[in-house]
Order: sequence, then C-alpha cells, then structure tokens
Amino acid sequence: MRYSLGMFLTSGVLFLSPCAWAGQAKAVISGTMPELKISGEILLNEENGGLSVEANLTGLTPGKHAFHIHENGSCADAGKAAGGHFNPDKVTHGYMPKDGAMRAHPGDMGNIEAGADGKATLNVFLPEVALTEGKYAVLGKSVIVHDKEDDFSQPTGNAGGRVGCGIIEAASDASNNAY
Ligand SMILES: [Cu+2]
Repeated sequence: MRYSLGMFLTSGVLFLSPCAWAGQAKAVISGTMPELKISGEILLNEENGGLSVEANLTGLTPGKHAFHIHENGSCADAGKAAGGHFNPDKVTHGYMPKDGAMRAHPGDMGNIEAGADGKATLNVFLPEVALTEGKYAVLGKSVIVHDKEDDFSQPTGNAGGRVGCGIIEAASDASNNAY
C-alpha cells in the first residue's frame, strides 16, 4: 500500500503526544530512619520489551546493597510497610535480567554497589516488566535498598534490614520533573 508510510508517520505523532505517553516514572529514595542519610532518585523508563531502571544514590555504606521492588507503595514503619517482594507469580527469588519471570521476581534487581564515598549508580533492564500494563506493572509499588548484599539465596536473598525506600510514581506527578 503506497499510503502506509504516511499513515505510520501520522500515528507516530499521535503516539508521542504527551497525554498518551505514560512510560516514565521515578522513585525518590530516602533513608527509612532519621539517622540514615540516604537519598537519591531512580528513573524508570518503559522500553521495548521491558523496563529500564537507572538509579543514583548517595549516603550508603560502602559495598553492595540488595535492590528490589516490594509489593506495597508505602515506606512507613522503617520500610516494613513496603511488604514482601512484588511476586505475582509466586516464584523463587533470583536476578530478573538473567533469570527471567519464571525464576525471579519482577523487581529482583540484584545489588547496587556504593563506593567509599557512599555514592552508587546502577543501570538495569527488567524484561517483561512495565509501569501500568499487565501483571508485572510496578507503578505505585516501592523500591527498597537493603542494608546487606543480596546473595540470591531463598526466599529473598538474605539482604537484612531496609535502609532506603521510595515509591514508584508517574514522572508527570513529580514536582521537579526534569525530563
Ligand atoms: Cu528487598
């Protein structure tokens, strides 16, 4: 069909209109207790086939910290209100980028590693995970940063206490939206 390119371009413009596009979210992380000076931001972008997650944190103790999406959108009670891992399929704990949805929880992001200065960055891609569509939708859930390293043992990686927490919110809801 000779007019198919034109139709494609027209639908592309509609697709990119701001109202129709809800593919970005962020979670602002803070310490779960006043003495924990942890802060930072996590950006979540829907991409083809999954969710791209970019984290920038400060104030951590040096070393690896388990980094997961938990089931409830609350950071109250020193992070305990976030509940357990988001695990809609009731499968074992793992590392989502490598193990996939049958052998890992959708928000099993492994570890984020802080340097001697307490700063940590992580870029991770979660296949099949989305913000609002389908059973692996994570908008409104929470991101937990743990005290200890995720050793990938069952049921949740032996990661210890919860030191940082933030709720995943649509990017358009964020007051200091910079993108
Ligand atoms: Cu966790």
